[in-house]
Amino acid sequence: MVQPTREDRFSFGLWTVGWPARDPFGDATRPALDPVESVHRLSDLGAYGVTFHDDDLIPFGSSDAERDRIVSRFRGALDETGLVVPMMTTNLFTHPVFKDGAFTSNDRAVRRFALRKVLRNLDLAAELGATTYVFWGGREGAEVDQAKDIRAALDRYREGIDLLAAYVKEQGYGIRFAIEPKPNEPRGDILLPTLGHALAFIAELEHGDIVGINPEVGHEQMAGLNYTSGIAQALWAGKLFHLDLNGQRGIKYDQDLVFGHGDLINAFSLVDLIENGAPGGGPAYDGPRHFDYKPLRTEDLDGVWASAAANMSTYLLLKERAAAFRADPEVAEALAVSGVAELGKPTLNPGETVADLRADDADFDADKAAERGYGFVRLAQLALEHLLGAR
Ligand code: 3MF
Ligand code: MG
Ligand code: MG
Ligand code: MG
Repeated sequence: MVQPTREDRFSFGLWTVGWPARDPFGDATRPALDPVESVHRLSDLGAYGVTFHDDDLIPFGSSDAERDRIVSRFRGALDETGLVVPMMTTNLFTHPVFKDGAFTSNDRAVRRFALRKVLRNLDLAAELGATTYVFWGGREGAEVDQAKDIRAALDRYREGIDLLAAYVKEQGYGIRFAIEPKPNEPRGDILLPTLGHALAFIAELEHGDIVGINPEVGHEQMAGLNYTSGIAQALWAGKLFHLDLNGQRGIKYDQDLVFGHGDLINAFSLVDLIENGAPGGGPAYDGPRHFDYKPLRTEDLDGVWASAAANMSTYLLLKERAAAFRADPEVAEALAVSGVAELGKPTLNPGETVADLRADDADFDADKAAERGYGFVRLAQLALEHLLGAR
């Protein structure tokens, strides 16, 4: 176990450690946790932040007086521990009213209710100093193609996000939005199923300047996609506003395993990318290292806290291994052989014309160029040996 510090900026959703482990086939196996206790325990373990949905803290339907009491007690725990709230979000999926979605429900009155629910929680987010607000549209979708007009649903999604973004700007809250894609579960098909869909959606927004994405490891992997390469594209687009770290083993239900307990090789390249940047330089992620996982249903409360610690420990171990990988002269040599830095060079020279490019054809021998070996397997093995601590 490696001991995390506040400087590592690890954060956890209240709904992660607080999950009582009710699943579609079985009852809860653990008692509900008091959010105040979670704040203290996470702080003791070395986390720096907690995140939550409105209903994780304030049960749906609470009276104003109850709400004030809960919030001030929670604030007390934050003050005592020094934990911060870097991100907040809305539960637009648990209550049966959201069974056909929130911003994209076919029922207009439900859409209006959903917007009011977010507006209210945005005010709390600003009060608590959150700078990121996540939108995971778990119920925004359908099982029946004929039941949802996707064009209209995207219009309504855009209307909702733009309205809320305009509100945040008017209020001067300094909050940015992060859309969290997911392909399916709980809906058969969810709108904005991958980070690529989300980026394309953001490009159509009026207030897209304050809207980015919050990709989750497991969600992209449920779609069979490479998380590290998606994160690289999000960084390239300047849209990686937040992330959800966890583990997933292949294309199946959303497992929410501990970070690294799924595709470990991809977790290694991810930590290397966000800690050290692209091989040829380029922006690395500087936001919270946020865990959105579920302690296995088999675990008791001791197991819950052990699993929280495991997320952070795994991250820090991978960070150490990635630093060793970057510092290894043999890796530098292998990267050069593979031409990794060569890709950073623009394909045309400054001022070169299409005619100049065409003229080059005379000197190019395709068969000769095809003889080159790229040495990628050697690179993969070097990465694996560093990951295993064998170097
Ligand atoms: C579901 C999720 C969500 C989101 C959360 C926003 C309940 O698969 O990942 O967790 O992360 O709603 O942060
Ligand atoms: Mg998940
Ligand atoms: Mg998830
Ligand atoms: Mg998530």
